Amino acid sequence: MLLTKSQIDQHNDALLQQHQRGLEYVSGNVPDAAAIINKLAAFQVAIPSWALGNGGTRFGRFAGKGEPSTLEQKLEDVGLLHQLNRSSGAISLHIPWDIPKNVSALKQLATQLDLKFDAMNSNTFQDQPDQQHSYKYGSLQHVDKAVRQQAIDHNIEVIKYGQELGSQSLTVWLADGSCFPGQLNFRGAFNNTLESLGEIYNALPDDWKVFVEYKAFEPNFYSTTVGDWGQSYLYASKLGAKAYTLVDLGHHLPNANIEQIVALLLNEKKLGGFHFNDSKYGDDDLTVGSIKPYQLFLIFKELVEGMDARGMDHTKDLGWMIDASHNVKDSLEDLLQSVEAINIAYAQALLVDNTKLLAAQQNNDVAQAQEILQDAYRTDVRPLVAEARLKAGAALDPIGLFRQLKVRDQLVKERGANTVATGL
Ligand code: LRH
Ligand code: MN
Ligand code: MN
Repeated sequence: MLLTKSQIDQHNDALLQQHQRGLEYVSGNVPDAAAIINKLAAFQVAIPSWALGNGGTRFGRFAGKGEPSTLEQKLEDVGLLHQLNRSSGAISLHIPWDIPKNVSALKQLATQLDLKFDAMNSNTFQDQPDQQHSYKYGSLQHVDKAVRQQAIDHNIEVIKYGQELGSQSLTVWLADGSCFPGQLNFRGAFNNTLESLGEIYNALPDDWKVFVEYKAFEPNFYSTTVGDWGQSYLYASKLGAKAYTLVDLGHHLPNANIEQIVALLLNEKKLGGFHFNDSKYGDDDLTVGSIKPYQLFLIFKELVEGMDARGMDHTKDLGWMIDASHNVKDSLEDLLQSVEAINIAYAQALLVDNTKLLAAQQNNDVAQAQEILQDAYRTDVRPLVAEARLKAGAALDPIGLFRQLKVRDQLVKERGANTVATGL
């Protein structure tokens, strides 16, 4: 289903006065509200296809009603999100969960919904029914060249699908690693993986990027072959200029200083993209900003400062994507919350007075540096984010409108109550 312009307008009209009061207040307190609103309106975050259903844990899966069961329906869900917030204009596909059957029809649907195809994701962490070799002991790292070749071929196939769809990047996340000491020769695994990634890199079109995503643990619990940003950075720098590190917020050991990692990767021109989510214990894939919103702000502060220092375009020089999925909320409401949290952190980061901060740092004025950051973080920027939506033709209160129009009930009517989206 899609929304009509008049449904959005009516909803906005009813909230307009209250919104304008908030906007006036915050605009009076920040240096250049109009510039921030324009940046927010231009900023787009890709939605992963696998977050559109209720994800499972290894203990169970509680499917949501009206989940998309085809790739077309997944696109329609993202189209709906994009209508509600005008900030979700891209979808990220995972192969083989999302193999396109009719590429030209799919592209046409994407254009109709004003969506782009963001990074393509390969999957060598699950065995597929028709595959010859098993990934039980790894894929690109495997001791057997035949298994490595199968995983290489899969990645090259994913690039081909992406080319047909107009994507320009491949994200490689590997479950490869080991569960017990002695299981793996670390150097052997690293070198095999590097060689395999090299073959994938050679198949990459000139205008493409490959993102090497790291993860500390899970599903392997003793070692992971791309286990942290240092290892990812090693692969990315050895591969070449089209290879970058991808930071998934949930893929660190507890209390890692992610903002520092981001600052250094940007400094080395090797930061490629993000998977946003939140976590308390591990790779929890919770809603962005639901657990550690200050950390999210600090990460965006480094991103804005680092990208500006290098003259990078916030909207397209890094890949922005959500990577979250769970069992308990309506997945569309959850994604609206995640995008809102990202926009809030981005707006707060844009408020940081970097000239003043630099001066405080030069003077070792620690208290003042903290004041500057917390002043930005404690500003209620929600009216700026809402204004960006209003200007772009979206809803002032996306979740409010989603509920008011009973969108999920409509989807259940269209798709049924017994639906399972492919994914985690
Ligand atoms: C691994 C991961 C990776 C996968 C996705 C489904 O934990 O973050 O990005 O592609 O989950
Ligand atoms: Mn991820
Ligand atoms: Mn993950």
